[in-house]
Amino acid sequence: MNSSKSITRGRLITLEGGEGAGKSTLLAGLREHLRAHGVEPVMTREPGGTPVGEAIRAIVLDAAQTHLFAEAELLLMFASRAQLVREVIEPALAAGHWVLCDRFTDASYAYQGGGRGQPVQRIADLEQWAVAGVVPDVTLLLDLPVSDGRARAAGRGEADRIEVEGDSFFERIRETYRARAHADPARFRLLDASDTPLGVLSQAALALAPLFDEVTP
Ligand code: Z5A
Repeated sequence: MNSSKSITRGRLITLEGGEGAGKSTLLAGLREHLRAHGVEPVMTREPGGTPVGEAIRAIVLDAAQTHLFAEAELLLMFASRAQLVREVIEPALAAGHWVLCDRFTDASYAYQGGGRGQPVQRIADLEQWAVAGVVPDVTLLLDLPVSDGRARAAGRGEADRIEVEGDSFFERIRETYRARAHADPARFRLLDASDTPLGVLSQAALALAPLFDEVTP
């Protein structure tokens, strides 16, 4: 008789959006929401989430790195992601944990693709190689006019290397995110991030409700 219980694979939920959209705020609320449903999520972020990834994050956000080429930036994002998937995300999902990740591959399409103009096919090739088939179960896209997000983020002190970019850069990012959400409605949930923090949390909770139905016998 086989006494080993099969483990149900966990769920990967990613949060995306422009600067100041409210991802960090929502993540804190979502953690409590999942806990209330008996799920203790693994919290992580991109770039970062591992010692190697956090070292990469320090480089890509360092405003003193004024000569980082777009190609190098793209590869650094995927280097961090390749490490995070293997060190944290895939083992957690295989062990049945739910993972809440602050940004994932969609951010590379939006920032390095839409923002920096890197070819979509190049990003797709990197994704296939580096991410090893890990696709979020749900991606919550916090959508907000660029000026509103920038106004929210303005009070935080010095801008990092990416935040110093102009409005048109962030408009392209927003459009790329929205286009990706439109093209993949099965995975994306578009949230109105101009709502109150509680309102955004309610929208997210509604969007995630089907995931609980899937795991409840
Ligand atoms: N990046 C990339 O280029 N390519 C990639 O592949 C990846 C990332 C993965 C780091 O991301 C940078 O890396 C990011 C993209 C790039 N660069 N930029 N710009 P990050 O996620 O760590 O940093 P961020 O995008 O700059 O996030 P953020 O600015 O910290 O925003 P947030 O987490 O979405 O917002 P928040 O901290 O929750 O809220 C901001 C303020 O608004 C704060 O004062 C809140 O109290 C307030 N807030 C939040 N929600 C609300 C609502 N609903 N109403 C009113 N006020 C609110």
